[in-house]
Amino acid sequence: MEKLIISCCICGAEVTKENNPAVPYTVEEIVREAKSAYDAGAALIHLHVREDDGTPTQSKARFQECVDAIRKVCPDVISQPSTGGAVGMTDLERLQSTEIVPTPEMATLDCGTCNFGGDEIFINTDNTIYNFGKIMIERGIKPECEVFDKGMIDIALKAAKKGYIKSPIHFDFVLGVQMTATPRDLVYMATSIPAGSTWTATGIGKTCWDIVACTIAMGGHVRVGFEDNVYMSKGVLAKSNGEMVERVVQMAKLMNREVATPAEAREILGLAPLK
Ligand code: KMH
Ligand code: ZN
Repeated sequence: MEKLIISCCICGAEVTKENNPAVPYTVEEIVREAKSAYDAGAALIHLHVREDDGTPTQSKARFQECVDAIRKVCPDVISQPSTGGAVGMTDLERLQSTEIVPTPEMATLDCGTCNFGGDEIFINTDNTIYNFGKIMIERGIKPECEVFDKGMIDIALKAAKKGYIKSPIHFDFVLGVQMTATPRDLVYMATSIPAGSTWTATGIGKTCWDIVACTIAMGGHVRVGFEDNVYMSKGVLAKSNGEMVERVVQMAKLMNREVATPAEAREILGLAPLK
């Protein structure tokens, strides 16, 4: 089986220190969490950034500062800025994370609109998706297509057919927001993408660890981190993102799945080797 890429979503835009005091806001905290994940075995950091008070931002300057600082302590990690940002941000605001220098190797591309709880709607129209896809092709950024349900896989494939996303596509199945997060859901998603695609899966909240186990067994790649879940088990907060990555590494070992280094992850994802 292909080696396992572990992605870590260290910060997110919605989770707060009230949910878990270790959630990072400042540059120093973001670097601390990225390093803990990298040292534990994460090859890829999915990155959101915050103001010091925790307010989510897509500021180019803040992304630049964080990515530069992460690179100093995790020299070969794949940094994957979010273009999803937080609910309610404009497309222009969201795209700032792709403008840093050097251009990021990857960025997320959210492939549909979905309910985010209460009155919150995370809006991604077809035109937004096509525009983000076109910009990523122009800038040489590999998108990770965030799909929150099966319909979003179809939207991504429609965008690919129109030339806005290059194949093979890398998907991230985000389960437990809009659709449920059962093994059956995961199998449905994984069998709904074209041959040759790669995929990562994440289960939000208490579904996290079941989805990790199923994904390792199915040959997919795994995402964990505070953006998606702050608990190791019921009522037990994770002390760091690294603690969660460490558990994924242990689970992979027990299940005879080797963990990919950043260089191996680049090869699996079709990214250029690091110069
Ligand atoms: N914070 C969500 C509204 C992404 O990073 O691309 C969007 C999100 C997806 O987290
Ligand atoms: Zn995100």
